[in-house]
Formats: sequence, C-alpha cells, structure tokens
Amino acid sequence: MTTPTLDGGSAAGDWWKHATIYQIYPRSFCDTTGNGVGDLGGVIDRLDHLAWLGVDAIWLSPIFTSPMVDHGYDVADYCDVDPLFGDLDTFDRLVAEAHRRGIRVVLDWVPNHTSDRHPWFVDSRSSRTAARRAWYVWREGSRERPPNNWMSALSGGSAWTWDETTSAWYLHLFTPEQPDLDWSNSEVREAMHETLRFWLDRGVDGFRMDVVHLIAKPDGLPDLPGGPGDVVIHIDEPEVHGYLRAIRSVLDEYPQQPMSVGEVYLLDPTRVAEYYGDHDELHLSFNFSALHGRWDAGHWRAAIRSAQRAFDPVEAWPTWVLSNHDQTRHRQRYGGSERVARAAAVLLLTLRGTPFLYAGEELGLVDAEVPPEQRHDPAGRRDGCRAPIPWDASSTHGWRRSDNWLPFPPEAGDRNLETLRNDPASIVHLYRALLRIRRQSTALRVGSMELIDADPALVAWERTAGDERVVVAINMTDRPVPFEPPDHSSPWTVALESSGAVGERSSLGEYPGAIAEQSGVVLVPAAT
Ligand code: TEU
Repeated sequence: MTTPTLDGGSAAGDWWKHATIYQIYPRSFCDTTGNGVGDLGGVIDRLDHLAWLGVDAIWLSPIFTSPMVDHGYDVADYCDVDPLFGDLDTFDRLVAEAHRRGIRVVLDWVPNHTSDRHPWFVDSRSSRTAARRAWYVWREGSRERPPNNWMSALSGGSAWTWDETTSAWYLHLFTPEQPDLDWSNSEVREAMHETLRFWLDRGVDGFRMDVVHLIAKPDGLPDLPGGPGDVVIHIDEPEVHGYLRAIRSVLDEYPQQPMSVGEVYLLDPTRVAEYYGDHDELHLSFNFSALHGRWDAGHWRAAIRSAQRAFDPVEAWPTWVLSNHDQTRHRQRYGGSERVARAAAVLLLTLRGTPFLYAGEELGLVDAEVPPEQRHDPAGRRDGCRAPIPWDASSTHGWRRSDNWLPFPPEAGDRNLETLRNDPASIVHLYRALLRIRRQSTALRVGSMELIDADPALVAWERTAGDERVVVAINMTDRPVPFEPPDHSSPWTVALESSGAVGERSSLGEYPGAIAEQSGVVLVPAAT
C-alpha cells in the first residue's frame, strides 16, 4: 500500500481549508473492552471506515483524564489519556494509524475551565495563600449573595459556588465541578501553552478549542445587563485576542501546521470573524448562527449571505456545522426525512468553507430516545445525540454488549454501517461520493462562491476556481421545483453512480439536491 500524503487532497498548504473534519465522540464510537463505553482502540479499529468514507481529519471530543462530570469537558490532567479511553501508547498508535491512512488528528482542548479535581484547583482551594490561588477566579464577601448575577450555562443555578475551606466564591461558567481558570494570570497562560506543546510533540495536527472566547472575563466581573436570564456564554472581551495570538504562536512553532478551530459561541458572524485576527489568531471558528435555524431556503440564503459579509472581507475561512454532540441531530431537527438528510449532506459538503461532519451523520442517524433515568448529561438534554454508533445489523450493532452507556438510535437495525454499505444507493454512499467529488474539485474545496437567483424553495450557488465552475442547487421543500442551471452546465446528466438515477434532466424536479459540473450533474435522489 502506498502511504497517503497528509495533504487533505491538495498539494497546497493550509490543509484545514481543504479538509473535511469528522467529529468523534469517543464514548460512543466503538468499544473494544466490553465496558459499554467507546475507547481509543475502537477509534483505531474504525479508521478504515473513515478512510473509505474519505474524510481528511478526525476531531476527538475530550480524551484527557477526567472525572467525567461533563464527559471530559472537565479535565483533571491535560497531559494524559483517561483510562476509560486507553493510555498514551494507544493514543500514539492512533496517531500513527490515522496518519498512515492520510487522516489528521485534532484534539479537543478545554482552556476555559478545569475539573475541580485538577491538582491546580485542589491547590487553589486549599488556602488563600496557596501557590495557585490566583489561577482561578475567587471572590470573598457575603456567603448570602454571589458576587454577580451570572448563571451557569449548564447547571442553571448561579455561576458561583461558595467554598467552605477558604470562605470564598469561585466562578464556574459551567457546572460547579468546572471552575474557570483566570487567564489574566501569566502563569495560567504558560501552563496551558505547555499542555498544547505536550500533544504537538506527539504529532497531533490541531485543536478544537472549547468555548475559547470565554477565557477573557470583563474587568470587575459586572452584572450582565439583561439580568440573570442573560446568556453568560456570549461574553466577548477584547483581551481574548491577545491570548489567542499567544496560543497561535505556540502552534506556529511546529512543522505540522497545527490548526485551531474555536468554539466561539457568538451568534453574530461579524463578531466570530474577529477571532481570526489578522491571520494570527484562530485558523477557523465555528459559526453556529447557521445551525440555529430551520430547514428553509430563506434562512439558509440569509445565513450564507451573512457569513459571506462577515468572513470574506477579512479573509476569514468559513466553517459549516449541522450537528455535534451538543445539538439534536440535524435530520431530526429538520423534520426527520431521508430526503432532508440527503439534501443536508449536499449542503454541508459543497458550501465554501471547512465542513465538520459529526459521526453518524453519514448514516443519517436521529437521536436516541433516552429515558430520564438513563440520562448522563449535566444539562439533561444532550444525551440523545451522543448515542452509540451502530456498526452492524446484529443485536449489539458491533458493540460488545447491548446495554451500553446510552441506548442506540431508534432505527439502528436498518441504519447501521453494514446494512447501508451493502446498499449502493444508501446515504453512506452518498456521503462518500460527495466527499470524493469534493476532493477532486478545487472549485468545491477552495473556490469562490456566489448565490444564484432561483425559485424561493431553492438555495443555489456557483463555486468557481479558474476555469472550473460547479453549480449546486438544493430544494428545501418536498415538492418538485424547476431549476435551470446556468447555460454552461446544461443539459444535466446524472453522474453519481451510487445515486441509482440515470438519464438526462434539465430541472431539479423531484430531487432534493444537485451538483452540476461541466462533466455532468449529480442529482441526489430523495430516498433509496
Ligand atoms: O459547549 C459550550 C456551550 O455553549 C454548550 O454548553 C451549549 O450552551 C449547549 O450545549 C447548547 O445546547 C462546550 C462543549 O461543546 C459542551 O459539550 C460542554 O458541556 C461545554 O462547552 C463546557 O465545556
């Protein structure tokens, strides 16, 4: 076997612009130990699926040592793998095996807060004069009233917890077990930089940075103007940009072009774009404003335009996300049909920007139904989208047991990798075909993008790079819609061998999505 190059399908740099990044929630991916929880060995076992599918990188949700109050988003040691998932040797093997297949590895790095079990916090809370007292945000005062009106984004109560040992409040924007670090302290910044170097030295290709916009807090921690209902996760302070430039310098020390993608949870794309700095802060940032909307052509046209207005003038490279471990899976949010799941695949993989694909999207999964007594999420609402991935049609769906940490999604008997791979017209083959087209097309990966006037039921656009022009049209309704592609790409002919459709068309007709190139047209059928 020839060793694939780590080039994301392109000889050029900036691999993260060309790449499709696949998010793995390790607890739910694949279990090799039989404890009902996925692990790193399981990720290694499934790398062949990812290579077959054609993704360029994997992002692993947190794997560091953690008491798992928030499933790894509460880190007790940034420089080790939690024993639930494996150990550093397994991790090194994972990186080597992924790289051997041309797949890069991105880790989830949680800079805003640690676990309350992290030795830094254990020390910090031990006394008012502890060496690391000032690594966290402490306030003394009356135990009757928290220092301000901030509410925790996860547990709902105050963002402050009173600590008896030193009679003081500590800040936690998430659960009380996730105390916020004080990034205005240079020792904190240096210690956190070292945690990046630890993994970069082991060859990782980048980091997804959890709520990274929150690491700078407003001076004096004033009340939020909107009262306790105001959303604390929309904090956006100028100091954050200096912290990000310093983080970028650490990444730039390394030859593998490490990439940073920030979970910047601001819903105004113009503010999100500022987190790219002058190409000296984040490489990429999520733009969740598009995700929070209906499956509706008007919404998507507006979301695309607002991303273009915010990102293009400052040359900030966009990203697109439809699903992740915090949101109801998009097929379900958009009404549940196969047709929508297929059209959404075309949307995600043909827009201008780096697509993030959440494990199980390629199977068209919806959320598991999780009875209240089986829920684990401290927010109480995110278990369904974190269900185990069904790999085969057996009763345990490729897992060692049937009673895993969460139940399988409802249609696992049909929507599992084995069953879908055996059907060349299934959604997993559609994803694979789209990823292949994307790899082959410079226009789709990095070309410019312009919306095309079309029927109000449609979102249509053209991607261009040099002489290569690609037209994409997506029908966001379930009725047939006329669409005449621009002259240079007609007549439309079916080119996607796995689509099951043949013949010539000059209209989108009953199809939910289509991609037209000079070489032909991919019409995506609504169902198998
Ligand atoms: O999410 C941040 C965040 O804003 C979410 O809590 C969001 O408000 C909610 O999920 C929307 O439904 C990140 C991680 O993605 C999440 O899993 C963690 O719980 C959180 O940070 C704390 O680290």
